[in-house]
Amino acid sequence: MTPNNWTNRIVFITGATAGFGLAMARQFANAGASLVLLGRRKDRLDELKAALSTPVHTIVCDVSYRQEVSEVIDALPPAFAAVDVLINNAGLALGLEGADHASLDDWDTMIDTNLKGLAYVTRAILPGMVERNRGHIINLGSVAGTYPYSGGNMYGATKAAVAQFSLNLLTDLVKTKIRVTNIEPGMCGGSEFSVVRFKGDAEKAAKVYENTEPLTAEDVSDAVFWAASLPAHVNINRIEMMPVCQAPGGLTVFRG
Ligand code: NDP
Ligand code: 8X3
Repeated sequence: MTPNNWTNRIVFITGATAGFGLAMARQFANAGASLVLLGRRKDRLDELKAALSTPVHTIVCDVSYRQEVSEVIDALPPAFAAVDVLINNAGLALGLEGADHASLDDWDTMIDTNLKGLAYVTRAILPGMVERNRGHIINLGSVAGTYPYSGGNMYGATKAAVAQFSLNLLTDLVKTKIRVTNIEPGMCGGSEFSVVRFKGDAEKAAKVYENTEPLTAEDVSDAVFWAASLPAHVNINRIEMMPVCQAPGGLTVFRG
């Protein structure tokens, strides 16, 4: 890929209706890229398409529906089919309960979306990239995939799996020119992440960011855009990023 020349390049973003995906759609469109934008909320996708100045193809789809994912990707219009960059961003955390009483339905949804959905989209797009011997897969992991925190149980586990899947993809693809990057942000405000986690409880969600200066969706988008804009022989394996007010560490000890 010619660095910083995005005209005629196709960027496929899952979860483009809010947060990081929305910021990335705007940033790549401003750079001139053609976009495939996927999410479940059609009204948001329509609004976004109308607001962006580059060619956009929208897909209303739940990434956890395996058959549907394969069908919508097979049905990409020719002008959008040769995907240069796939950004597997769709994902969510649900709940913050301890593992002994967390909802199994929530665990299923996180596994189905963050891990299986990401795998379905990747598996559908990868053969074309291999055929063209060109492409970049950028996955949205999380610091929660590396560092445990109370109540992060299954969310962190799905993101740890995404990190390992990213590395294993790189290994499978070592004989190709395809790049794979895992982006691992810490606390980020300004997206719907915590409202989704707390099932619409906006007050509880706002408390997560109280008296902090979290990352923004634009900060994460900048990291993605940077990794994607580097010369074609450079692969950024992973980017771990946090706001300055956050730090890893703090092993838990219970003194009973
Ligand atoms: P948002 O909740 O703001 O956005 C999530 C996006 O994913 C939405 O566009 C949503 O669209 C889409 N989505 C969710 N489930 C599905 C599904 N089943 N099928 C298709 N699309 C889906 O969250 P963020 O922007 O904050 O998060 C984006 C990614 O970054 C996630 O993978 C998250 O885990 C990760 N992350 C977030 C951090 C944070 O602190 N915010 C930090 C580290 C990582 P729709 O509802 O229209 O389908
Ligand atoms: C989101 C980061 O720490 O809120 O992936 O779980 S965290």
